[in-house]
Amino acid sequence: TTQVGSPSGAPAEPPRRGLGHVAPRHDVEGFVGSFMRELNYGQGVSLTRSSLNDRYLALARTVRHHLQSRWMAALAQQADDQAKTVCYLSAEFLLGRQLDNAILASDLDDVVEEGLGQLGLSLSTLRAQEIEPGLGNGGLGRLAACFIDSLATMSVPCVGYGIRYEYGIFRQSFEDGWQREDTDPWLALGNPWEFPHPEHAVTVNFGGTTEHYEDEDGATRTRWLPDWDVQGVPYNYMVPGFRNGRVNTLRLWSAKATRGFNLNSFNAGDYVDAVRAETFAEKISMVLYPEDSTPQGKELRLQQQYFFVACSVHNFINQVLPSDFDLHKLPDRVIFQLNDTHPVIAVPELMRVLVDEKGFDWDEAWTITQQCFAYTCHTLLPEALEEWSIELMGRLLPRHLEIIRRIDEEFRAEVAAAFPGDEAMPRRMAIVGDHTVRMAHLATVAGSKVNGVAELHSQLLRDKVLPDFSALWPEKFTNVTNGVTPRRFLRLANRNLSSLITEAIGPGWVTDLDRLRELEPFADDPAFRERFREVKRLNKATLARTLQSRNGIEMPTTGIVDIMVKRLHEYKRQTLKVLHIVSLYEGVVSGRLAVEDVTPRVFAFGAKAAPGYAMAKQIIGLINAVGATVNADPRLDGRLTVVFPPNYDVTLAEKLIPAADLSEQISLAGKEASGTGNMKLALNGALTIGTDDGANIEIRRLVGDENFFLFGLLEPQVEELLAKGYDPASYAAADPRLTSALDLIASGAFTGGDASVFSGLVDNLLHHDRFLALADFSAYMEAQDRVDAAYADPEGWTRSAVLNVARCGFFSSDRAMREYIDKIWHAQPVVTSL
Ligand code: F58
Repeated sequence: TTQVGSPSGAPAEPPRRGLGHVAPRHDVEGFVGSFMRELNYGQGVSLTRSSLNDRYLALARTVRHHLQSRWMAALAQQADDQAKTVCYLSAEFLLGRQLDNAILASDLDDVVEEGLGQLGLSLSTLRAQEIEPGLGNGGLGRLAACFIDSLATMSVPCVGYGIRYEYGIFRQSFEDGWQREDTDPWLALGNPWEFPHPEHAVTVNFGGTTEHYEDEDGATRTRWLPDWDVQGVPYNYMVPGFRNGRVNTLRLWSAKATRGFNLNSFNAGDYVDAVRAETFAEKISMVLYPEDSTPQGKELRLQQQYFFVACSVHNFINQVLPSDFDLHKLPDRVIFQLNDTHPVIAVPELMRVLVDEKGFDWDEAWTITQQCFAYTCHTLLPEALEEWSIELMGRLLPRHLEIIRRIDEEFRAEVAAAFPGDEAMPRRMAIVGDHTVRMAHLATVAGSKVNGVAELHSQLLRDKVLPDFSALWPEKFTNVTNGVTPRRFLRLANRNLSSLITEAIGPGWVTDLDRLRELEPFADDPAFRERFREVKRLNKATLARTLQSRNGIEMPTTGIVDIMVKRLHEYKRQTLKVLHIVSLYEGVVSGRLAVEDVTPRVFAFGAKAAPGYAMAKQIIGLINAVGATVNADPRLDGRLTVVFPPNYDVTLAEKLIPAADLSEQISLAGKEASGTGNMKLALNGALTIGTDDGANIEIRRLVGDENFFLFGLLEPQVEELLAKGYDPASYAAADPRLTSALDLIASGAFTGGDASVFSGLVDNLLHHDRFLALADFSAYMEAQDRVDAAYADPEGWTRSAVLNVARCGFFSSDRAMREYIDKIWHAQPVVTSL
């Protein structure tokens, strides 16, 4: 990789006087003036002739001024001090909307409200204009966004590195209840939050061959003779801390064809082919892969991974660090955190840079590299562990394959020495298998630490996923339970609850979430509880209005708001939730249940299915079919309502979560690594009905058994049942409610009499049921009865809800970041001088 575009990329002469930037005015008059200038001279329109989009862009740019001045100060300082920087490498950052967070961080709420009011504009209309950057699939991408928010708030130097996908996660709509995917052209109306720096573009090579040569000292060295290249253009985003003057950077790379495009296989001199080559290059950052849980073994995906990682390593070493930096000291200045295995090709890349480009010895380079990486695993599903075919790796990245092979050979020798006589061990642990490169093994070998994302997950990672590695290096493995940012998911998303909390205990909780503990006594205060219920009522009304205007969905605002929001996957068991609904429905229709005895409930779903995941799409079809039938049946007296707004995203999550009474966390024990929606819901005062899985376990331990509805098999029981042979049909036969529910679906009752539509799904449950939904059905129904009984006592329910809020401070991503800092990164906050 080389830097293109310098000398224009180098800073010009420093200013003779002052800081080199001016701070904007933090008052209404200043805001109005700045907004009007942005509108008139930025957008080129008068207020009277401006569109909503003009006004939104002008507002966003006005707000961003306030962050920019701090950002420049932070960057200037970064160059001066010797602080260690956390480079968070992630193929996904699921940011959500930026405007409100920027206003909050810069403490501009009142100024903006008042200023816009003077101009006759409303903030809520303008904020609705923003299209969220959907640059992630789900939990993993959203976690990365929470983490960089926390690091900025804690004044820890961090650069988030990722890909600026031109199209984010697909837009979901429903056609006759079936998922349809459309592209997400999120950049189409302009993006006021990014700063492109084409002058700092980085060239990334692919393909070709390697050759060995002798250097001046007679040592054999290797050089990569690539076949083609692309440019990575950095787009910088501001990551503001909460009112602390700190602004970190998120640097997303966009692929562009190299000037004088260098793809030998394209016909030189053919203009039309050259232009076609441009599209070829730019395809790399075109689209986010919408797969979750199972990785895509596609060539383009590996290109994406290497592309962003090569840009990022190059950027940090050659552009962020001072030019005279002694790379022997690299581990003092950087830790590259690998967000799952997607960026792990950064390991051989750093080796290549150190050995081939900077002239280091292999051993020296390996010692440095091992100290510079750490790896977070986010899964327990064996099919989710990424592997790349050796053939593909050799074709796309021949030098990296050589480096990986050498790492593998030396590692196998180490294993053989540590476990003499055990021949299977080195083979099992190998990085390079018969046909594939195992990325999780590479990440584990290279990383200074390997962590899981909840206690149970970390334990299963050691015992089941990587047992040989944990035997070899027990001290390498650690746990950091996930967390979520209280700024976005409590302070911003739930302003009503935030005000109530602040009134009770002061505002300190926003950056010190453990202080929510001080709310505990209020759980016993009837007046506080009434105000808490009022908050829920308001939030439900807001949600109902949102669903009405967004999708024309009618949502009742009384009864339990029962929410299941997450990616659609069999292991998460949305089908179990559907079986509960169908069983209640069947009970009323058959006369087994008296309709007056049914607790009113709104079942709200939000879920996207991977476009290629047929069973997940079937389940979406089933939820919608059941919903349509249940919602329309007068025999239910409006007591059960299913709402499934399409296109669940961060923006919608921020509306759904504050309205929830009940949080569905019902994955099969041992399958959900952690979950983070579970934390967001509990923090917003929802009670959890959940299995003993992921972070549910820690939530339950903290909130107390009496404030949590536990059900289902425990992880060892799951293992035991599978080992002795699981027969789902026997469970169906043993519970008449389950028999009837499955029969009803199979009969075509939800598909206008067509029994064929869901026969495959029912068949799969009865004969395979990989995630034991039928085995847990009876326990789940029983737990739902406990929910109904608890809800019948509003005071007791509210008490539990308040205690959930009070006891979930642990799940702040600030705490998670503190743990990464202490156990893994050994980084320090820096003091920002304003
Ligand atoms: C999720 N993983 C876990 N992967 O499922 C969830 O339990 C955990 O809370 C969360 O990570 C954060 O640790 C996840 O979201 C993906 O979306 C990948 C996307 C790319 C392909 C492989 C799955």
